[in-house]
Amino acid sequence: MKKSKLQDPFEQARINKGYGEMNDQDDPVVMLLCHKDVRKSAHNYKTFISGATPGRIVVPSEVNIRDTRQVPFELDPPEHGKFRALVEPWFKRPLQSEYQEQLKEQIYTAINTVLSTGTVEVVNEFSLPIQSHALTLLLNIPFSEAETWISWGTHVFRSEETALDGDKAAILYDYIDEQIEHAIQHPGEDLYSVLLASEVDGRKLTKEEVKGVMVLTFAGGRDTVINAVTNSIAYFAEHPESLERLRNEPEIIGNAVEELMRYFSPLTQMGRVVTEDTQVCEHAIKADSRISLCWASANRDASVFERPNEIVLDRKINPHVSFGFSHHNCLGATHARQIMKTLIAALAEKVDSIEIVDYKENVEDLDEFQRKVGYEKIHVKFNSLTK
Ligand code: HEM
Ligand code: EMZ
Repeated sequence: MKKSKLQDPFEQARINKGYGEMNDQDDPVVMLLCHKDVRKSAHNYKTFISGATPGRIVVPSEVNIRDTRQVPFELDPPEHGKFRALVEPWFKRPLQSEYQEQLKEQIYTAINTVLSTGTVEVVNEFSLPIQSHALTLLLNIPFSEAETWISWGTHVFRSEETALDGDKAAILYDYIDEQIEHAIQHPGEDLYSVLLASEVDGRKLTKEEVKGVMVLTFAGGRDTVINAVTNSIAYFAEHPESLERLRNEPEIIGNAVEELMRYFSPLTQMGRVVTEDTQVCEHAIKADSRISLCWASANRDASVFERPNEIVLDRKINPHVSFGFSHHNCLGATHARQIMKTLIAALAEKVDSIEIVDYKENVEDLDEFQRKVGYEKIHVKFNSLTK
């Protein structure tokens, strides 16, 4: 099987002009490609806002399929900080030993199942279940609920037929509305109930705000985790020596997770709406137009990363922006990192080698750029270490 790499499609544009342009549903985006500009603009919430029309900062824009503002993602300081402070302790749950033990059990079970069944289609039969099962731990919801989430497929807003599927999105919105009503009637210890009991500015959160947090949790933490897990499996299939190294040097697993996140950059970019006429990379940008912070390009910037197109498992200095930068940095990062660490440790312990049988890449069409972000399908076979 030929090598399947995550190439950097942004290199020339980044070096030559520092930005790219794409037309997304007649609402064009100027994509910032350099690490320095991405970080600077992520920090500048006065000129580049997140609190625009709900859905507009996402590329492709979700304004046609979403009215609910995702919280705290589509808010700006100081509002953003109030909601962020409210949910932040909850998103640290992955540091608890009970969560970690259960996650380990889930991931070992997933690997043992593949070892006993022969070939597996990784995206739908391995990564999606791992993502959904792990989410029950993060949200403190019974394990059995994951079956429903798995039935939605890899993305809650995209289907095989269309990139932005309103009918599919409605399934998620209705589900969350129902769960909120259920938590009002029967408060428990899950995230819905905790949010419903929380206060901001001396008042309870509205149902719409609770829904905003939950939609973000289901949508934002889904295909990102699935791509990270699937790309890791493909990488280890192509680099058995890396799995061998991690088996012998478990102390570098933390570095390896950061490096895989840098290299894969599961979330390619995130937009901002411009509040005043300004300039980026000597390019004029009009008020009320969109820019994007292209994390995937920034992560290959050769002025920051030596050998940017190689996976250096024990890379020491790694200021990647895969989880964003500044006040909006990813709240799910502790959870995502825990999944990746547990997965790598389990693979190193149980799996000798992985063979790719066949695959279909998932390539994002960004006009000027075509970026492979993961796989639509990839069949593999795991070979056990202990025969
Ligand atoms: C924000 C990436 C997993 C929840 C972000 C941002 C990025 C990102 C780049 C910054 C967005 C911006 O600046 O506008 C990723 C990647 C993930 C991942 C690469 C997996 C590998 C998750 C998971 C969850 C989650 C599992 C929750 C279940 C959030 C939330 C925010 C966020 C709530 C908004 C934080 C804020 O606005 O203050 N994520 N994410 N993410 N992510 Fe993630
Ligand atoms: C939004 C986004 C969050 C968006 C931090 O990123 O992730 C995307 O996958 C979703 O489509 O709605 O949640």
